Amino acid sequence: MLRPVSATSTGAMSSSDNKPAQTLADLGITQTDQVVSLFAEVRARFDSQASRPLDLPNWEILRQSWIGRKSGALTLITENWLNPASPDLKRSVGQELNKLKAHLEATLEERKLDIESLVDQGASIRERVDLSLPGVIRPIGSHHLIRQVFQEIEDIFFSIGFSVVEGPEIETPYYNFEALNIPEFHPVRDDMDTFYLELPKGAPTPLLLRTHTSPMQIRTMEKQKPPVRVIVPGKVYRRDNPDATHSFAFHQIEGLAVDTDITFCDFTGTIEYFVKQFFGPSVKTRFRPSYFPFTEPSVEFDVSCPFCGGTGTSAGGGTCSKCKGAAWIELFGAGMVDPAVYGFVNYDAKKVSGFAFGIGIDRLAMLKYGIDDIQVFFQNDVRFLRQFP
Ligand code: FA5
Repeated sequence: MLRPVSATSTGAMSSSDNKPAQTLADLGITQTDQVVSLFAEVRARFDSQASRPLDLPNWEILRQSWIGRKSGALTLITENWLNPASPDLKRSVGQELNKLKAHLEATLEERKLDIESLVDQGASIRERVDLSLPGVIRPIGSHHLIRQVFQEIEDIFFSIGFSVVEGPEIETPYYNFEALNIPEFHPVRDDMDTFYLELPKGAPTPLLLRTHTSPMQIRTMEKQKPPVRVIVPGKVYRRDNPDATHSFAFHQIEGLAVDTDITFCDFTGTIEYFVKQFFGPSVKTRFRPSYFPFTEPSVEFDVSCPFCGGTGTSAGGGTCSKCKGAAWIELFGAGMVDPAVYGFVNYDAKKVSGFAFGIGIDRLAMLKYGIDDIQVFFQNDVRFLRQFP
């Protein structure tokens, strides 16, 4: 019967180091299965040593002791077990030795990676608690120029008793058009061609992205009895092709004042007050007749060009590039609320009167800050945004 062999108990390997001192013949190993179990013992011995907690210097000692070229266990196994093995055993010793070698190399490499990653983690933990390191600087953002202009305009209107209301960007045709006295097939709808939402069949009403902030005139008057004095900042949408002064999404501020005794003079006085506060006292203003279905009379409001001082000529003597020599720049549409509109909100047109205006904020900001392309507001280029901290 074969005796079971143990790399240490048989003395095949010393218990203090991994040196296989004797030959297989000395160990009484004469059969292949004894060779296999001897190598299994050696492998188990290595595994137990490699599974202990190791730092890099100890890993290096382990590596030298097993695969070190001069006196590692593999070299000594080759010299003491393989080379002198009988021809019957040589083949199996060679095979087992190769398997052992592959296992040792792979395990040692794996352990080294483990140790290195632990070292990296340890370093990052130390970094996290290193109070001497400078703090992380998180740059503070600022309001977009459009938001800043909204704020400026809101402050001016607050100061004369207006309050702010906001409304939905998705509207029904009723609020966006019909209640503003723009029935279906009215030609004005062509100017406001817009985006409709795709809705399931049978939806009670079409929905669209509002084309102006004017629907909030109706929603406000439905909720509130006169006196009304509100402004409505917000985003609006039209199917306009983008160019230097057009965008498919842009911003407006609607204004609405309704009471029992509001006159055209209140209207012009309010608008002029706003414009002088916004552009400065030297700017001149003028009204031109215009047309909106929901105001009567309707006007376009112009300011004298703030770039050429209302002369139409640039500093060099040429034509002012901003007003194209006209000396005036169109600012926004406005007018006295058309009595037909009161009919949609149960106001008595005989008792109330009021005015409304709709200011394009993007173009106003362009004018005030000398910006020549509306698209920069939407491109979010920080080099532009940083100019308006
Ligand atoms: C209106 O939108 C009316 N609701 C304004 C109004 C309100 C009139 C209350 C009377 C009473 P209009 O279509 O002209 O009007 O647009 C108003 C402003 O929006 C324009 O003066 C312009 O500054 C701006 N605007 C219009 N289309 C664009 C566009 N595609 N891109 C950027 N700004 C635009």
